[in-house]
Amino acid sequence: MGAVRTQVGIVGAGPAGLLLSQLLHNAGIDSVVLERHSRAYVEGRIRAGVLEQSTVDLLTDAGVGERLHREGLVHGGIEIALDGRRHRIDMKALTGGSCVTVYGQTQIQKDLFERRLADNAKIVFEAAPVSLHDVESDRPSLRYLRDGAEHRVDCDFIAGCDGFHGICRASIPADRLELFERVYPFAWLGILADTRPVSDELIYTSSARGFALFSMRSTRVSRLYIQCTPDEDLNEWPDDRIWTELQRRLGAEASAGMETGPSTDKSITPMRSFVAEPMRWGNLFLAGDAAHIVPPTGAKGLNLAVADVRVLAEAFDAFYRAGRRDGLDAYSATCLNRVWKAQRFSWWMTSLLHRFPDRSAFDGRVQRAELDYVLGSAAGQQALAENYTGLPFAG
Ligand code: FAS
Ligand code: PHB
Repeated sequence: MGAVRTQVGIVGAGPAGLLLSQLLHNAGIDSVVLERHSRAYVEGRIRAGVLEQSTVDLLTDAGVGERLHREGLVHGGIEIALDGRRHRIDMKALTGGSCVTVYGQTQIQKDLFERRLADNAKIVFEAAPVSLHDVESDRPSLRYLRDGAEHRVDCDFIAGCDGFHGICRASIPADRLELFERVYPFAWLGILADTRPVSDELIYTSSARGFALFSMRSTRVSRLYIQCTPDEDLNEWPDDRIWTELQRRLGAEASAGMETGPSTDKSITPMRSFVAEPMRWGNLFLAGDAAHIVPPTGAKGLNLAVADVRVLAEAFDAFYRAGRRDGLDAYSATCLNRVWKAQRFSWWMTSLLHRFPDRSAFDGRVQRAELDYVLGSAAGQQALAENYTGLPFAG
């Protein structure tokens, strides 16, 4: 069996694993990244699109922000459409200057891979299956198969950045792991299209037919979602039907002049809220979707993964630089404080804007009253704005 020695063994080359590897490299800390898929597969996944300012700042400080600043679209507001009318929420004014940047997760993956490989990072693609060993000892290790040969990575720490369907979470004893979950009775059908976005900023749409989101990846590429049933059959949704439904949910006047065209990607994203506590077990540290999932309505998933990695990289740096363990010992509580605030906001945005199939008449009136309150209240909009653009980091 081939064996290598490193300081931090990272499982998963998504945004969490790759950014952690980059931050550690910049701090002079060695890591090895094990990824089950190919680079092309990882780069090809269409996922998040909205970055908090703190995410932009961290990517910039990490040395992977050059194209992000050149191509990212900075937005000072979002719109909420209701009954065919569009209401702009001026987040920049309401938060004293905070904005978000629209830049696809696909591009972040490409920027991170390019930088990591330019720095001769040790990333093993198509490493499967990966297994974790002795995570409670001070000599944990990872094992994996590649080209029929077994390999071992001896390390000080393991970072579980392998997403919701990964294996790392299962290394925490089931009787010590507390899971919190809410599965929503709907999903999002999402398309990409090479069409001019209907608006300069995102439009979150609440309608009697269900939720719709008008987002983008550039001034020439639209990213669009409609609420659908969790078991929706994509074959029953040709492009024309999707475009018609988008226009019906936004309303004729608000969608006037909407450019339509063939989709270049079509997928269904299930909707759940999920948290696993604790995020640390011995020398295993979970980060990103491996530890938590939010419904994408609040655009928090990717931003939470980056926030976890920021805390973890600082903790590893303090350990290797000064022998301090306080950051490592506080890691789970520090991350969960932010995770639960993002969970609350994502649940609130989802509850505010989606049509729940089992809702009572009372539920419907309360949901409408909540929407009318937010759209008519500076305080209500300020609360939305400060959560959407990203809460400040404690300390
Ligand atoms: P990721 O899942 O991105 O990465 C985990 C990596 O680990 C993957 O590359 C995987 O191949 C690898 N891996 C898994 N198991 C492994 C194993 N056993 N061994 C080795 N490697 C393994 N967020 C938003 O904010 N807005 C959105 O619109 C949005 N849309 C989404 C759509 C979909 C379909 C999904 C699944 C998620 C979406 N998200 C969205 C959330 C998403 O952006 C995540 O928050 C983000 O990818 C989290 O990054 P990671 O934690 O790195 O996990
Ligand atoms: C996206 O552009 O993919 C996107 C934007 C905002 C969200 C969810 C997804 O809340």
